[in-house]
Amino acid sequence: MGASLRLILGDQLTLSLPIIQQADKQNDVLLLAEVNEEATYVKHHKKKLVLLFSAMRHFAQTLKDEGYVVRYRYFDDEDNQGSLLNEVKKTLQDNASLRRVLVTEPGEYRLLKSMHQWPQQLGTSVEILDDPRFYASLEDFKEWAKARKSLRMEFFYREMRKKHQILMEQGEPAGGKWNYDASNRKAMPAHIYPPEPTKFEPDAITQEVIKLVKKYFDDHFGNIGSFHYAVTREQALQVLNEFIEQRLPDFGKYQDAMRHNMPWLFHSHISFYLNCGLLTPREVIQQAESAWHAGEAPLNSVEGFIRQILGWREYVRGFYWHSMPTLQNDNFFNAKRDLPELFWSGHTNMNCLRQCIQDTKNHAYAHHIQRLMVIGNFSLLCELSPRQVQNWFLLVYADAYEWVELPNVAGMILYADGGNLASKPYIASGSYINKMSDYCKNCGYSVTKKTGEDACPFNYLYWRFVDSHHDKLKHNPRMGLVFKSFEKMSQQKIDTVRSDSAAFLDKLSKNEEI
Ligand code: FAD
Ligand code: DLZ
Ligand code: SF4
Repeated sequence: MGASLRLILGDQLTLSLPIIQQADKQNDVLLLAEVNEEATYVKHHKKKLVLLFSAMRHFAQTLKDEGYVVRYRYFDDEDNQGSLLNEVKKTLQDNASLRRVLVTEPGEYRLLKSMHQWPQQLGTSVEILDDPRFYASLEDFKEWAKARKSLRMEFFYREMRKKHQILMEQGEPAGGKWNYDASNRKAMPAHIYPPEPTKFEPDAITQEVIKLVKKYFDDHFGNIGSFHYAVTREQALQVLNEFIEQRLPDFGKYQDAMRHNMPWLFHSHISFYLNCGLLTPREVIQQAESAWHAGEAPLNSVEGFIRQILGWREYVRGFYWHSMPTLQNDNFFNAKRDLPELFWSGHTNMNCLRQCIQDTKNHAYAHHIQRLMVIGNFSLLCELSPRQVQNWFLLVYADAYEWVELPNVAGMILYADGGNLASKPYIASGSYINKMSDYCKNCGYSVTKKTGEDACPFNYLYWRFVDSHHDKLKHNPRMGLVFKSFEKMSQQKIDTVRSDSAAFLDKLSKNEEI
């Protein structure tokens, strides 16, 4: 067969991957490359670049310590080739003994398409290996999806629980229920203070990368200061362990809560590491389940947490590959408004939006409900262009890769796919945000006012959305109650909702202060 060149992508930093385990330590070359094409296909948040480049550099060192032959290409190497393809080409030119190329399947459609051209472009065989880090292979998902009219996460999740015997007791779900949401999703009382997130001082490698990102990517979104993320597997395991010990017991209860200047709350903060390979879903789920068996965390929290990973994470990945390439162009509501400037600046009098965008800018992180019920809800109600919203979500979060970002944006928040992923649009008025957060107390708008200049914009935008999309949504059984309430509204109130919304959206389109 001859020696092989084995390309390891920046989000494939997992020692147990077959591409690494099956490598011949004497002859094969493992290639990791920091390249402009991947760093700029969207202008990733500066902290995402620091995280990935530093994690790649540390991982390369681990591979060398394990005895592999590693070729590492730094972003500022004088002859850096700028793209993965060209780095592979150059490596083949420099090593005549390398006869074939191997790579683990990438997480994004654009890169997979491009790799399909590589054999021709390189004149060498290119083998694309499955990514076994997920519980469900793409074939498994296809099989599951083939058998049903509509795809719903909840049913997929139950199948996964049964198939992998997770939280199961004698063939039944642990505790007798599949889902403990009724005990979850509480507001967080003011006297509850979550533990500080696990933080690491940047070591010499990370400091080098911070300098590099400041030099070459200064025009990218986000603040680079106070970088404290894990960049090695050992550190990522510490984040996981501290989550299990300190936060998991309260995770379920406060999963949907939001608090002023506090993005971390009782969440795990492990998506960065799961998605780039420093942690695997199996070890995370095993640890959470063991904590329940040991009586260290209640079932509602453990089930709620496992559902996010075994359910949502696996489901969106299957859904992505099942729905591409059309998903990226879906636009069920024909939404066209340009992304407003405030998505970049965070300048707005709407405190909830300001907080969520500032958290995003500072940390390349916001938790799920901030993404879904504040930024997402706003994007849907204001009919922002799906392509522009997708681009924003792909570049602002350090855990963002298209396989996970796009279904959440096009499917979950924008309903741009017409309901293939979600059973109804996730829309809410200000009262939901008020119930789940303390944002409204510090807001320029009044959450109790429904109309008028100082009324919370979510209040009238919500009814405007219901009014405008009646025809497209009237057959959705989950929208029945909403339409019933709308029908009871007086014509005068509907007129005010329409005029307040029109004035607000006009200002938004002109990037005037809102
Ligand atoms: P926790 O709340 O502690 O949850 C545990 C884990 O569950 C997460 O680490 C993640 O791996 C998984 N998870 C939870 N919800 C989802 C979900 N909806 N889809 C997939 N996995 C999930 N997650 C990403 O990893 N990358 C993204 O680019 C991304 N974009 C999103 C965009 C929008 C509009 C929305 C609504 C959600 C998005 N999510 C994304 C899902 C979720 O918001 C993040 O996974 C979560 O906030 C990460 O923080 P955490 O690790 O503290 O999560
Ligand atoms: C996200 C990212 C960035 C910023 N840089 C690199 C890089 O320089 N080299 C690399 O191999 N991978 C990088 N990545 C991750 C890839 O973009 C990712 O593998 C694809 O998007 C597929 O998920
Ligand atoms: Fe957000 Fe409305 Fe509350 Fe202000 S009043 S924080 S805009 S929900």
